[in-house]
Amino acid sequence: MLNIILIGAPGSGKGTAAGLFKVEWGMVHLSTGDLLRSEIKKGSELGRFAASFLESGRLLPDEVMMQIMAERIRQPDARQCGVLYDGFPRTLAQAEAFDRMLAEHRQRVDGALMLDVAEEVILSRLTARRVCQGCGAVYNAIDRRPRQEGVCDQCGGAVVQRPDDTQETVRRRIATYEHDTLPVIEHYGRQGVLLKVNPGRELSTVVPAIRAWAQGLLDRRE
Ligand code: G5P
Ligand code: MG
Repeated sequence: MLNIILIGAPGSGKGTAAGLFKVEWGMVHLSTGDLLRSEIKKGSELGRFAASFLESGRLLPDEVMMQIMAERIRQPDARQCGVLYDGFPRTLAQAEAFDRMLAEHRQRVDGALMLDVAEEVILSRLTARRVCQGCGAVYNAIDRRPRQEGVCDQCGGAVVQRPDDTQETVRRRIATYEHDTLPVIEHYGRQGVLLKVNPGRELSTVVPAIRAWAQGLLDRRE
């Protein structure tokens, strides 16, 4: 059972990379952003609490996130396969608490993959991004459109723009990332589990390097 973390600025391609590698590596994709958006859609208590944080691009409190994750990793799917964590942990406090939580289950963070993408690429991507409200599949209004406008190729759900993909909120999310999440990267660097890649505009350019790194992790697990 492997635990791999995907780290990167908003729009760096974490969800896109997870979509590709979860199949290849037989892992569960756990995106905290998707999880919160689905609670908002359901109108649950957590969803009502989370809505204003997501809309404004601020992070939810660490204690709330840790409670959500403690429950989530007890689910059977997360216990059977490896997990690709997308968007978690994103503060140093979350990373340290997560290390302790995994240690209780005799596990650890095996790898942390950082997608280092330039801000200009991020800004142009996020205003063009479209996502499926049903399964979370990621599209792009310019060069990755669903076959039928507004309908997900994978599940037939509605493909829409995320409310936090406006210029102003994206800038806030980038600032939050630089302030709160860069220390998480240093944390995993110190643990010796970090792979930092620069995909430029295309993730495909770094896929071979990521595959080789992940193969090393999988081999060590055998
Ligand atoms: P999220 O949902 O985690 P962000 O801001 O971290 O949100 P985001 O926006 O989901 O990250 P991403 O997943 O890194 O970005 O990027 P993506 O969706 O895969 O790709 C972006 C666009 O670029 C898409 O249109 C895609 O098609 C295109 N693209 C990607 N790669 C390529 C490529 O190689 N080539 C081309 N041509 N296009 C590409 O978090 C949202 C909120 O939830 C809360 C916070 O409020 C947060 O703001 N939250 C938390 N709060 C506290 N603690 C946590 N741990 C939290 N997690 C979430
Ligand atoms: Mg995402």
